[in-house]
Amino acid sequence: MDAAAMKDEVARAALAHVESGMRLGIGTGSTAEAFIRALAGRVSEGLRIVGVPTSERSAKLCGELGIPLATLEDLPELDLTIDGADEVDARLRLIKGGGGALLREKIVAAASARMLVIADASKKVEHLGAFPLPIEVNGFGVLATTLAIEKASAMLGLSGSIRLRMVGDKPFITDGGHLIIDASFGLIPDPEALSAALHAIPGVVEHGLFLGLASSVLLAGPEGVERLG
Ligand code: ABF
Repeated sequence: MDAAAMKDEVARAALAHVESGMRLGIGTGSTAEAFIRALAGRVSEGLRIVGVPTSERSAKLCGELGIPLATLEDLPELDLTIDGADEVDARLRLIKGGGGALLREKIVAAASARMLVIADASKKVEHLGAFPLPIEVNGFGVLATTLAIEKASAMLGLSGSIRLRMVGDKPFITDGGHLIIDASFGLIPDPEALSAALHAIPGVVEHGLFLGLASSVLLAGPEGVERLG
C-alpha cells in the first residue's frame, strides 16, 4: 500500500469517531486533508458537524468541500480534534508543526475534550526528535531568541542545527504572522523539560512538542490500522 492509500485508510478509520452534532477541530497536513475529504463525503450524506479548522489552508479546503465551519471564538469548547503528526511515541507524545500550523493546532487541541491523531505507521518512533522540532517565534529579536533556544537546549545536553525556516529566499510566515525555527536536536530524552525550557523564553510563541494532548492515535500500516490509547 502506498503512502496516499495509507492516509486515506486512516482518514476513513477516523470517521468512526465522529458523531452527529459534534464540534470538531480539523487539523492540517496531507493526512488531515485526506480526513477532510472523507468527512465532506459524510457531510454531503447528512452528517451534522461544525468544524473549527487549524489553518487557513484547511479552512479553504473545508469551504470548497461544503463542510460547515465556525471559529474558536464562536465555539471555544470542542468535542474532538482530528489532526496529523510528524512523530508519535508510545506515550502519545507528539512532534507537530512540519506544516507550520502548530500554534493553531495546539490551541484547538487544548480546547478539545479529545484529540485523535491520524498518521501512517512511519510516524511512530521510540524516542521523539529525529524530526526537527518546529518552534514558532516572534519576528522581533529573532536572533536573540535563537541564541536563547541554543543556550536553553545546551543546558539539557541538546545540540544540533537550529535554522530559520525559509521558503526560497524568504522566511516562512505562519498564519499568526510569526516565524518558525526548526531545531534538529536529535533524540530528545526529556521532552517535558525541553518544553518547559522553551516556554520560558519570551520570544518563543509555541513549540511543536504536544505533550498530554493526544487521547488516541490511529496508525495506518501494511497490516491495517493500529490504535494506540
Ligand atoms: C500537521 O501536518 C502537522 O502538525 C504535521 O506537521 C503535519 C503532518 O503532515 P502529514 O499528514 O502531511 O504528514 O498535522
